[in-house]
Amino acid sequence: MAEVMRKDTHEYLEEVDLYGAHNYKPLPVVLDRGEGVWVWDVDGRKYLDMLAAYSALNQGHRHPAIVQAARDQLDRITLTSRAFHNDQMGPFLRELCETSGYEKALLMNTGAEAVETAIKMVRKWGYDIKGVPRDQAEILVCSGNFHGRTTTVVGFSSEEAYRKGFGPFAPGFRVVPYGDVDAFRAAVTPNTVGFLVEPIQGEGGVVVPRDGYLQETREICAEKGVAFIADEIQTGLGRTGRLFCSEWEDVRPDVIILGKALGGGIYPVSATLADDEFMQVFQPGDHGSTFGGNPLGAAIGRASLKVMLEEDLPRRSAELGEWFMEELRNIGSPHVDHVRGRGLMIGVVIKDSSGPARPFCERLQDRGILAKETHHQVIRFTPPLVISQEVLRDALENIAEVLEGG
Ligand code: IF1
Repeated sequence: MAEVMRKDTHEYLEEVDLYGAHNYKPLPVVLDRGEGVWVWDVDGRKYLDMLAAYSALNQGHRHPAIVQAARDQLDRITLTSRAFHNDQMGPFLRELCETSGYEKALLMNTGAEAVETAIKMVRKWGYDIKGVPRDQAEILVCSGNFHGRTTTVVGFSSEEAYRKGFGPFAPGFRVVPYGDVDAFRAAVTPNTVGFLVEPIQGEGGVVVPRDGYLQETREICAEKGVAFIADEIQTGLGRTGRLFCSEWEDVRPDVIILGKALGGGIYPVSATLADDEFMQVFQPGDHGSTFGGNPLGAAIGRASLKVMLEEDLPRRSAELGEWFMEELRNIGSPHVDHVRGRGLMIGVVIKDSSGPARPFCERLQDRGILAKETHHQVIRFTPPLVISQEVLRDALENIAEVLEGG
């Protein structure tokens, strides 16, 4: 194939428009280099990445230690399938369990696969251990949830746009209002085997439930024999200022689901964590995937965890996030209804009277800052956790001008 001539932004946009499915509407920027918190587009413009691939880049772009781990593993072995063992999966599993405090982990690739793993695990636990009649298991989920794009998962989304045209959907799920403990308690039946919840709803618009919600629903789960399943794919691994967001309410879920930053911004790595009580339901051949637990992903996952712990990214996120949210509030923008979030998982809620959040993101892009709106009215700020206060302080000047209508 002849060396592809360098193109400018417009030519790249035309190419993806012609050959790619139109399942996204990205900002019109074509990136070709990333380093830490910075990315560059094909025309040489530099941007501050304030999205971090929806929290998959907590360690920043191409963290040297993670890239080196990937390079070293590429020179050894990259894929074995689970028909055989490899020398990276065991150490990764041990480090993951020691770090999280769970007895076992099951490695997959994408977040949705780890969510499906958790669904299968708690259903089988319901039948084999809890004694729920076969195929009668029910899982409670929250309004405003986002847990991935498979047909099972979008089947219990409360967002019509994620469901439209993709039915029929799997039964066995019931939606309860996020944040409402009484509604949750009332929805639990003897056939309820699990409660799948995001400790903070990311796509739902960076929605932080009232204090006590996680603790109180966790207690109801313990009382009624329901598995409390925390989807920490976006909120986990330091994003909200704790290793896991559930820690903000001293909650230890029965099951924790991880993804995104577990792959260090290089490779899809996800994991479902639980104690033996739940994980024991899997017998050889029950579940798996071609790439799940592969040595390249395991080596990268080990380096990703190591960086997160050695650079104490949860603490950085807590300290910088608290300061940054206060600075955003102090701008006093007439367009901002309020600022919410925890750590460096921040949502700036734009007043309906000021129109949608997207134009503010487009103006931020013009000033060299890449952010993404969610749910029309919310500008999401979720930078890599390796960001410095100096860089955030510099960004605030541009953010303030855009939020003041500049
Ligand atoms: C897209 C949203 C964020 C997640 C939680 C599971 C998954 C995700 C809490 C599935 C994935 C991604 C998916 C990506 C955009 C992004 C997203 F806007 F879609 F909702 F972050 F908020 N649980 N979220 O956030 O993990 O299978 O993607 O690895 O689909 O557009 P995945």
